[in-house]
Amino acid sequence: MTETLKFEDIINIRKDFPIFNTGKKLIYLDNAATSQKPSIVIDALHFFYSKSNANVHRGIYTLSEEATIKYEEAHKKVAGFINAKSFREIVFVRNTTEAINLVAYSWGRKNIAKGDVIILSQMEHHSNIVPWQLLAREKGAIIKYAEIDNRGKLRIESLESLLKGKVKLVAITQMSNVLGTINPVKKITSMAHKAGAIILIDGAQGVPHEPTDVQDIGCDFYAFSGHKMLGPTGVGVLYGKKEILNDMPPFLGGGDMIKSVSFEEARWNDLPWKFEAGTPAIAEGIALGVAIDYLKSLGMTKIRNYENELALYAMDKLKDVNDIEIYGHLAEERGGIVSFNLKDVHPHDVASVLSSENIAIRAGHHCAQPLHDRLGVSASSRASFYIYNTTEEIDALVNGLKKARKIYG
Ligand code: C6P
Repeated sequence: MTETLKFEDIINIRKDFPIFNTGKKLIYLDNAATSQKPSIVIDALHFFYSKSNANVHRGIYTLSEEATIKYEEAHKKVAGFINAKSFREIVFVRNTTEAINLVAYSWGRKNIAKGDVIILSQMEHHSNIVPWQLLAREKGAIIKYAEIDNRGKLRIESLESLLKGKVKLVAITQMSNVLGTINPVKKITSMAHKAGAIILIDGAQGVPHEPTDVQDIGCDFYAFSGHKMLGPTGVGVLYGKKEILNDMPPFLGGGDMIKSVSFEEARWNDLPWKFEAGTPAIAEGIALGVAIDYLKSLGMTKIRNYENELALYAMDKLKDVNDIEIYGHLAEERGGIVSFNLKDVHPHDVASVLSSENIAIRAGHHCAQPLHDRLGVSASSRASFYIYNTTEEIDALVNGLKKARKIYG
């Protein structure tokens, strides 16, 4: 029997989220943008600021020492959650975007030279395109894109054909934020390594939604955001293999990332602090650890299966809406994201009609303009699910779309 979240689980989960218990109707289907937060995460922030606020790694007094212990413990929880070898491989940053930029600036500027090749895919988010474009422009490197097929699946043969010559880096998403496609990142990692390249996985839509084991994948870097996995905004994670992080120059200079500084020079701190310059998002980092406890208590395999059920249910029901085009038709290899267009209705109009029914979806290019070019549209509507969504909410979405169809003809 498939391990999944049951109806009773969802009822209980919803009780944990204050935003669903205000007495106002809210059907929140924009989880790929950011997730809602359970009380324990909100309470952790409140507790830190009201009872244990102090800076970390600086004070020789109890409050600061306690804050330091909790902040370091959060790194250990993240390491355990994605099965990193050590917390030293876990750098807290602001979000996925910053994590990828860190690698592009630090690793990229040291290791990428004129004529080198960086491989991305056609389904990448701007955060996993623009930092590489900046690097490529500066260094004279070349970016190539592995293609997707019409079902929204990565064409492995296309990737394979690009993995030759001076390929130095592959940077690819674990799950597309538009198509919901889940890429075979372990296989891609082994292909990249065989070609002598380093690989970065954009896990923004990965780790919140499925069990993730960086050692099993074998990737060199893995980037994700806390706010998409029940945690607060302002904290994200860069995982990097210790030997690679050790070999990289710092990204930002300042307090905490040094061992010593003289008027002439500085010596870098141990990992991960070498990459955490300045006062970090302490409360947020600690609260991310609490979000991880919550996700673990539900079970990531159950979450993955439940979201897949919701996506398949949605794809089936959406077919009842006249003149709808749904993007990406994979079944098992997709997560809880479904993007679509109502023929001749702008996605912003679709979102406005749904908003009048208190249904929140995202409309636009979802920071994936090149992917929309590939799909031949300028924008789409997107419903993205998480642990608290139900099939009844999907039914309400479908009814809302039928209403939009009626209004716009
Ligand atoms: N996608 C969405 O609505 P940040 O903003 O740094 O936390 O995450 C960036 C990012 C990187 N990669 C992928 C695959 C993503 O989906 C995102 C964020 C949101 O789809 C906001 S644009």
